[in-house]
Amino acid sequence: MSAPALMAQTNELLDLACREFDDPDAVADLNAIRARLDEPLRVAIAGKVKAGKSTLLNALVGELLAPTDTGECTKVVTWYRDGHSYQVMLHPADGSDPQQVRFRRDEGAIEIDLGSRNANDVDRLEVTWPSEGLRILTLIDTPGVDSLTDGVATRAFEFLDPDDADTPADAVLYLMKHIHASDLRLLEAFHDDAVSTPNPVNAVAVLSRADEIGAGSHDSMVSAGRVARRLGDDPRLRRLVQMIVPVAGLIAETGKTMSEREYRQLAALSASVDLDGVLLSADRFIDAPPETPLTSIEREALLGRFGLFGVRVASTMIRDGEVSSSQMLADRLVDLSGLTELRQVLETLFVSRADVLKARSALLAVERLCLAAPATSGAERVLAELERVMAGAHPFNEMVTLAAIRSGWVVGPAPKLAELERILGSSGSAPAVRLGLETSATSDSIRSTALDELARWQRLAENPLTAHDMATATRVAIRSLEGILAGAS
Ligand SMILES: Nc1nc2c(ncn2[C@@H]2O[C@H](COP(=O)(O)OP(=O)(O)OP(=O)(O)O)[C@@H](O)[C@H]2O)c(=O)[nH]1
Ligand SMILES: [Mg+2]
Repeated sequence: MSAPALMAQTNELLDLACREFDDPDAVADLNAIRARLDEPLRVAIAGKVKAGKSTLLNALVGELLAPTDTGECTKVVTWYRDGHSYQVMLHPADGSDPQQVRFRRDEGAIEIDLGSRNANDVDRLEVTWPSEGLRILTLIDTPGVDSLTDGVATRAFEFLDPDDADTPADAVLYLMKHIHASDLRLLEAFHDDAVSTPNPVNAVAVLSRADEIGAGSHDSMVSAGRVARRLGDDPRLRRLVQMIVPVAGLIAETGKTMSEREYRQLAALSASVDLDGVLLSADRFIDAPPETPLTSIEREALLGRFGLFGVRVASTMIRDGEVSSSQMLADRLVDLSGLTELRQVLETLFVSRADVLKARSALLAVERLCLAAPATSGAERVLAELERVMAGAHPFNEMVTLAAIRSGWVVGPAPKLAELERILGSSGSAPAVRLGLETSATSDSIRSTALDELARWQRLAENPLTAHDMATATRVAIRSLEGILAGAS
């Protein structure tokens, strides 16, 4: 079953459920589940306190929307979605009706006025903001998870917990600087559901604040790339996320929102006699000798916007004549930050399979509704049909098989497993990508390669010496190849 067929079946299942349930609340829930299928994919940004979540969100949107700070900052789960007007709705924790709340935005982030409410009384805030950057993805900023007993953290944890009545996010970006036990616990909880236990398909890890690796030296991003590759080979991480991408969110955010004035300040700084000396450390930079350009307040502000690494690379690029305008500098910073790679990853892994991820969220929500319904209702019939849809949905079988390979349940030579993963869509679901061809491959070459691959994997599946789990995984890949051939003819 292809993604469009899966969407159609999901809609039919929702029709069936609406007929079977006569409780008006359940029908309202079903309608909400259906409405969500037409919305942009929802991606949550999660991670520990100060991992750089809100900064990365701003970089992805290309605007300073979410407040960021050196102190603990995001206290309420906050949605950012595209819309026609600027509006903030507060959803109270006690389940009462959402209310519109006041907000202001001068130069920086949106400041939301919770009125007399405490952050603990708020379930979530929904910011509607007309923005190109939110057209394809709705982004959800979450409070940091550090100590799992702390009130704020518990709510973020609950938010990502699939046992929650509605699964708010279809996919997750998990920010981490290093692997910690609690990082893995959070990820495991998010993945602990029926379709996929665990599921490395709807989660991507970000090695965040990548510019700080190696104390912000010039080759920080190169070191970050190395660390990410090493983490990406760690089986504990591979079991939980599709891949890990190094990103310096601050460099990306500032690159996207840099002002002419900031460029001029950096240009002035780049002319200082002892540039490398004053940039040895953040303290030295702020308390630099009086002949250093800019006031210490201005230098501190630059540090907040660019970080030490950012100020270093930006002023050096200006000094060495590599860039000669604020636009050039902004583009170079965005390139350097890893944001472009992250966007590509989001496109191939999330956006291009948005329908499958959304259908999955919808089916899980219907399942939960059925399990909570009184046994006398038509819930049994809906559940039986739901199981049929799930079992017959090839995209789900691909997800489960990928998860099985990543968990080490399918044993075989590493290159063969890597090929299997690729055919199952681990690097993207486009036929050329699955076949390891250039994206410009002609339909003839896609067809002939798919035929060769099909023959090869069929031989493997039929070979009596092939282990059972490998043969099962191979048969799923064969279905994927047949799907490519059906699409190509
Ligand atoms: N050098 C550097 N600093 C960063 C980066 N990303 C964020 N920061 C800084 O780290 C601090 C925290 O960033 P936030 O984006 O507020 O982090 P957060 O994860 O949203 O924090 P909480 O909401 O409090 O959990 C801010 O001072 C940011 O400027 C980065 O990529 N590089
Ligand atoms: Mg935050």
